[in-house]
Amino acid sequence: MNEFNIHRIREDFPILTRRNFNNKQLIYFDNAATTQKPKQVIETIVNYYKNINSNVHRGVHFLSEEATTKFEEAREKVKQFINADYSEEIIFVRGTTEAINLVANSFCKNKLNENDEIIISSLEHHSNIVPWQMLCECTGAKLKVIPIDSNGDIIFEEFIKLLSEKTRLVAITHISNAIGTVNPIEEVIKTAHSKSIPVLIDGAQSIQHKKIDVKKLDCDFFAFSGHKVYGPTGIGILYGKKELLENMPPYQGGGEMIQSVSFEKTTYNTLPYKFEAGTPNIAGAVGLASALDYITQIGLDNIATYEREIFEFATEKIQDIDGIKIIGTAKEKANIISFLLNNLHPYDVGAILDNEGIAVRTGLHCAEPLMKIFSINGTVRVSLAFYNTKEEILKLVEAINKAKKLLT
Ligand code: C6P
Repeated sequence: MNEFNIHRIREDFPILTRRNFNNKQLIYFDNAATTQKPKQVIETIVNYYKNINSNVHRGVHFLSEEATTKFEEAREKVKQFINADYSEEIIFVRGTTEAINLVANSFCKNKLNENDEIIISSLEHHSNIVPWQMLCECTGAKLKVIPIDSNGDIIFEEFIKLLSEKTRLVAITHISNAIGTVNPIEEVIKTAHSKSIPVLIDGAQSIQHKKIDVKKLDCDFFAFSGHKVYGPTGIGILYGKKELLENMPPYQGGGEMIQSVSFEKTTYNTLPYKFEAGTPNIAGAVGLASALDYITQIGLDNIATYEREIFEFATEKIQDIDGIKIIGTAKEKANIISFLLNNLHPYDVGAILDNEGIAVRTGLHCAEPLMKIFSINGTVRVSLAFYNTKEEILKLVEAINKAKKLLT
């Protein structure tokens, strides 16, 4: 096991030295929105544009070949990172949102009618709600929602009751971005599969914190975004089982996804290119591969152990503050602490924290239905990454106390 040296790790993230408009040192607790990028990733992207930039799968010249090699090596790296069987199972997309839209449009659209149902949970981000609602609107299918209890855990017996011969897909988040619940996805997948129902996992909030093994999980689809795992924005991954992807029609039309085109008829390319219409985000893919290398080198086990320690520390310190109510107290939680302070508006608390250089997210967290279940208009959300420290958490506690004093 590599040694986990927090001071050395922090030196990899140039942005962490920034100061805000009050000359306060940045404390970045908005990691669920996007993670910061280590210099190794930044340098890889700069080097790509300086020395390799070219289009892929198109040119005979050496630059195009080099870019193609880097791009395909990135696919291979993602394959290994999530332990997929084949690199054709790795589709480059813009992010989690596009991955889910791809499945909604390609896997489901032409197959669904008014007798069919899609199951999601109450914990979903809008990206795992709206594509299914749009699909239901144009096919007549129904959206069924797994309820949660007051802690923010899905009610498993209710999930079992929702499964029926009408269910065409279960689409569920691994970790809730708004309240941090870790869903029991292993059991969800097993239970759905016992009725031959495929499962899509929204891994936007888990890929950066947990070892993902798609073979062991046996999920049918897994979606994640590069920018939440220390990589660049604009790149993400849809993993799908090969036999499913092979039987799915293309999602978008254009260059790259075709084999031959005439005005009469077009035939489509093989996997994975069938789903990658147009010039892909080559620098993004190369940057993502570099990010995966970076966290592999630190060690996912080291990251998980350290993050657990600071998460427990932060939870304890925040809940000890008089007037705090933590929203979401699920059996298993990770990295996200959502709270309300007395009856103060989350935005006002966030603005005071911002004055102190502390970046948090406030509001509905793109999970409006979940906030409605808790009968609230939003929360203050602290989301942690492995470059955060206990000292930063103590400064956060100080700043929350200051906000309380100033606002009440
Ligand atoms: N959540 C947050 O602050 P994109 O935007 O496609 O990279 O990811 C969408 C998405 C899907 N599912 C979950 C569980 C997510 O958390 C997110 C992104 C960010 O919570 C931005 S809204």
